[in-house]
Amino acid sequence: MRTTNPLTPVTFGVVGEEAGRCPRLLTALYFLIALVLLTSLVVQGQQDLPWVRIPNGRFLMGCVPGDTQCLDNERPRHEVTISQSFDLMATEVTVDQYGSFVRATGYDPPLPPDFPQDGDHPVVFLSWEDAAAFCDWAGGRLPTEAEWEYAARAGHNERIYWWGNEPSDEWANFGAEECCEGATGGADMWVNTGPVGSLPANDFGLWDMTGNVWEWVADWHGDYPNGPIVDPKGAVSGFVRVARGASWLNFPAVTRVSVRLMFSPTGQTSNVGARCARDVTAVLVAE
Ligand SMILES: [Ca+2]
Ligand SMILES: [Ca+2]
Repeated sequence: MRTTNPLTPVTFGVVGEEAGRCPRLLTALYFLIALVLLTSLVVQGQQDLPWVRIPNGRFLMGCVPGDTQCLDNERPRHEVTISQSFDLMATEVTVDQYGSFVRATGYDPPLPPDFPQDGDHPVVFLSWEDAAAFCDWAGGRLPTEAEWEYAARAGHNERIYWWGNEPSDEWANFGAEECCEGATGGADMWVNTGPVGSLPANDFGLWDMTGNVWEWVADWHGDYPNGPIVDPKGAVSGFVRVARGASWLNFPAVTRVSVRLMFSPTGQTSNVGARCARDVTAVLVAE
């Protein structure tokens, strides 16, 4: 006696040759639905953001020996292992990219700065929550502070600035010698923010890791550990978050790559923006 496999797809009365086609039709339908869902995930999640794959590795975090301007919270220098490759935006989040997020979600737009900005300038006046919300919507997250410094150094553990040991307006948009106002000089043509990616990228292909705007990272501010650590995520809790990389408003010494800005998570200023990271596993799922 022939029995019916309970896992056999229901054919809804189709018999004979048609019955053999239906599983294939259903498979094709499932494939089509999955394709639509994945496409919508890509459209919402990637937003044509300029992701760069950062390889896993090990580096020395904190100020380098010989840095006479090192601050207490940049010590001790310690070994950090970044165990997983990850993606990081090649540029800061732009005004246009953040505008897409606001239009798509109804999220409150940031305050406009009191200087002109085009769509390719970095968005400013973001709180930590705003930055995290954008990155989540874009299919990513804020980078950890360790990921940020690892990516900014791009293999150059011994440098005070990511390009060398002296401040240079050939590599970054920052401010005047005296605190605190914008300034131009050399390749830095901007008193305030400039278009992202206008100055040379670092050796990982990342632009404006120093200068233009500070970039929120995921961590609560905390003391550095005294020894090696793997994938640190900062303090468990706290009152201040961290932003990295200095801005158009800061004087040259603040552009040292190890500088950590302690800042209220609800703080919003015209020189703090964001850059998102993304887990590689999230990319593989989307693809
Ligand atoms: Ca400048
Ligand atoms: Ca920056």
